[in-house]
Amino acid sequence: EATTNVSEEMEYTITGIEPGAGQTQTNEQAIAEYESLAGWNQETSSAAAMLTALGDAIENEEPIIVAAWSPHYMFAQYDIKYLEDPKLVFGEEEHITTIVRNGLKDEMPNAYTILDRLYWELPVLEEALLKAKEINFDFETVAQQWVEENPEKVAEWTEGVETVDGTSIDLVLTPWDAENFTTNVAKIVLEQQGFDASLTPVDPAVMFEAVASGDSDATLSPWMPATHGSFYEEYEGQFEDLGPNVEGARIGLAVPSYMEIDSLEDLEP
Ligand code: PBE
Repeated sequence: EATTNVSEEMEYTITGIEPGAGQTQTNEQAIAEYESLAGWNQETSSAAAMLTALGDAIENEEPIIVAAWSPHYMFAQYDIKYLEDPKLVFGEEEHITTIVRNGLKDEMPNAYTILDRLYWELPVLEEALLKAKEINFDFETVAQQWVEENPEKVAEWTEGVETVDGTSIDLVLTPWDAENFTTNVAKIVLEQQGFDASLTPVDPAVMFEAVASGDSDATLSPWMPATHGSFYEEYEGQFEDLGPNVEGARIGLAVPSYMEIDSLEDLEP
């Protein structure tokens, strides 16, 4: 048993990420739903700032509780564990889905077919995210290398698809690593098929709004069912869901493994 109150040492504060992240809302929900988190705060900033704080805490063996998600290299770099979430505020397994604007199927059937086929196995994606970290998060380069090293995948995705002559296509994406990698791969594959593809980084709320309104053609960034479920429901019917591009994802609150707590219920109000 811990003799000092670790919750107090952490100043009853969860180290969060961007204010607009879906997870920022689920973290608030956890604070509202767990008695053990009554009176806690979430400090938002950015994923990069959260990772710096996590690294600093681990270096000093201090307690910290952070917004965590996988796939992400944080689980390869640091010895951390998700806290059990018996109320399932963070859900269980998440998938990352591809949504396209209504009408895309008829207007751009070639792009539609490719977008429908894009899919990454979790270990493949995790390896790419570690590579991206090694080269300072240059996702264009990592995506380019991945496309060059995986011609059979690209051939599978583009099989039977006719090339086009410079048709513009816009993809919106949220600012996190997995989404940056998959969307950059999508851009390269579409460009190889003759599209003029642009990427627009936005917050999750804007991502759904942009595809629903038709301002953007598609996105590979929605996390479902827990993380972006409320946005999804708000715009449901105004976009087409082509299904997962990644499965086996997860979100939650995590702590360094040296901390002697295992569940959100082990924290103290
Ligand atoms: N995240 C975790 C996104 C999706 C899941 C930070 C990568 C978000 O919270 O919106």
